[in-house]
Amino acid sequence: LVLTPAIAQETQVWPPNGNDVPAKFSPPVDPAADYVTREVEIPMRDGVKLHTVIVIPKGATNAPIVLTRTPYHADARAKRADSPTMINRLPLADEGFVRNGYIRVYQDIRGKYKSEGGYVVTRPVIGPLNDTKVDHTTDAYDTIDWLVNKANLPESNGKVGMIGSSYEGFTVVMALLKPHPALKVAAPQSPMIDGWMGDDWFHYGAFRLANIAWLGAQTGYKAEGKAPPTGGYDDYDNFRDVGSAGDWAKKSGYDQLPFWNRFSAHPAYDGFWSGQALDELIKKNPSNVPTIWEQGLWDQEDMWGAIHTYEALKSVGKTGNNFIVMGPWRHSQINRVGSELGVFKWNGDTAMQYREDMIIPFFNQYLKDGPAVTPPAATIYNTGENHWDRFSEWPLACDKGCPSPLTPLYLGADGGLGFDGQSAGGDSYVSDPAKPVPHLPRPVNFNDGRWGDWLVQDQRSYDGRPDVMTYSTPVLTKAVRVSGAPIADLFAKTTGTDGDFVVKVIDVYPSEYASDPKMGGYQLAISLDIFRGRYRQSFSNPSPIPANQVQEYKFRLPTVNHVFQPGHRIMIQVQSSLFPLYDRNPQKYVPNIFFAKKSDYQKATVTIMRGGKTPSQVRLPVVPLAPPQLMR
Ligand code: PG9
Repeated sequence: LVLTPAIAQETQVWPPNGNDVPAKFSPPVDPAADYVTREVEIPMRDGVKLHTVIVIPKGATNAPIVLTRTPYHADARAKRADSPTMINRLPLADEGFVRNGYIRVYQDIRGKYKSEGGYVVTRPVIGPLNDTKVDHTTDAYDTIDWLVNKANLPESNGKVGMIGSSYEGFTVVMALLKPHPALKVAAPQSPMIDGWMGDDWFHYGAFRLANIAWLGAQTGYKAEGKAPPTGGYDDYDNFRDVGSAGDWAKKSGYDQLPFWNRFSAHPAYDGFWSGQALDELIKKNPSNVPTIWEQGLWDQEDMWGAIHTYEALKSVGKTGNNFIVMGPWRHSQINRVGSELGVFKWNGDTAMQYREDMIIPFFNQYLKDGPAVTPPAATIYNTGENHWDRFSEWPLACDKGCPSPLTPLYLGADGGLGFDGQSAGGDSYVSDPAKPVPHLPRPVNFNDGRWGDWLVQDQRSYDGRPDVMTYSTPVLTKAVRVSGAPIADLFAKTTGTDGDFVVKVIDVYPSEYASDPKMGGYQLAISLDIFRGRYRQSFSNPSPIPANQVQEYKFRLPTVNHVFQPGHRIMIQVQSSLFPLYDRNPQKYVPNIFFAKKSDYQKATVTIMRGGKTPSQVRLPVVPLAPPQLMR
């Protein structure tokens, strides 16, 4: 066949516009789909339009709305699969909402993906840190106002609940500062509340290198971003060899990123951080919206927010509408399958239990006039007995105002540990920034799949290192229950003028464990944290540590609800680095550790004091095995 121009035209050998990519391609919607979607651009009070995806059960009338506001791409968040059924289309965590006839809404926050406006990382509330007229409180308000307008969404019943984890949890909490009257219920999950004290960016002033790539990917691009290249596979080498966090940032072009420049100028807990601390803001301005706070007991990203905000609200009398759930989860596992974490297997899918047994009835009550449910004040997984515990009050032990006081557990000679006073002395080790203690066995690659469960890995990898001090009780003959937040109270001296202190509370399994032999001797950290020594007297005004003088380092550790079983031991480990998760302390006082020079990093001999007038201890929230606040 000879292709004459006429034949070529007829048989279409060339695309009519010279392009095989059409201007718009929309696969047809399956006419049998059980839902409809609407993509709308909702105007905010300053005229900026926010891209919003609304997924509505087909034929819905009088349906409640569940809203999530996200920096992580609303179109993608609202689509698990291309499916004609709403239950398959939406994420796993939405299945209960779909079964219960909810309208599901995801929105890009301002400046991200398809939303207009400027993106400011965890945009502070309007005030000294935000001189515009908009924040996430107003954006949530305006969005809800639009959604409950029958002219916009006739299928709704005018009632809205908000839910979301991490950054999305932060947006839920912001909405609570001046809630729209139609916001009837809220579930902030692992919300980012205080980025300096213990969520995401720092823990008590120690900077989390693990998040530095997020900053580049998230603020370097409006839409899908990518992390800067790191070089070799082992992030332990990558970060150690480059020097400080500032050196890494410089190498990665971060001087072009406004948030990095603002952020690295505020290494201490000054107004930049305290002015954003949502637990304090919420406490000053508590809402009446019934709220279930959630966080994982091993949440490797946002371990501070939910429990502190729950406690802050409780301290101002908010009890009847303020509840806490803490499960045996890593960060955001709540929205996935929760039957295991690392080598630990739980009693069923605990994340599904939270969604189906706690969230859905709670949301139904306020959004669908469902049967009244009154959750316990606190629902916290018992990680030693492997089941949920429900409490009429939480915490059960603390320094003041709780049913029980904290019980000191003293560091002793020869690696001993006991509830009785110990003889005076000290244990010394050399902390060398050239050989920091890794947070995971090397090689450590932040993307190697171990980030999610690193907090439950076996601490035996570090026990025995000359720069890790280990203290242990004898084998327990009786069970010990701890329900609350332990407090580390160390007395230590160092030859340096700055330094970090890491304290871990560990459950040591019996060395022989026939029901699961590989668990024999396992060292499970039930609570651990890091504290930057320069902040021992003030978080906002750091000061050099006087070399060779004993100083006190006191800090709260993450909340636990655990039973150490007979046959187990309680162990405390103390060390001065946790790398590359946290940046290295140069151990020489410099004004801003972000910009420490290579020559600033020095070895230091650290001595942990025991007994006498400087009895280093961890005060544990020890309570009776069957406390009266435990609801059966
Ligand atoms: N934990 C993440 C984050 C929140 C806010 C700031 C930086 C990181 C998150 O998972 O969203």
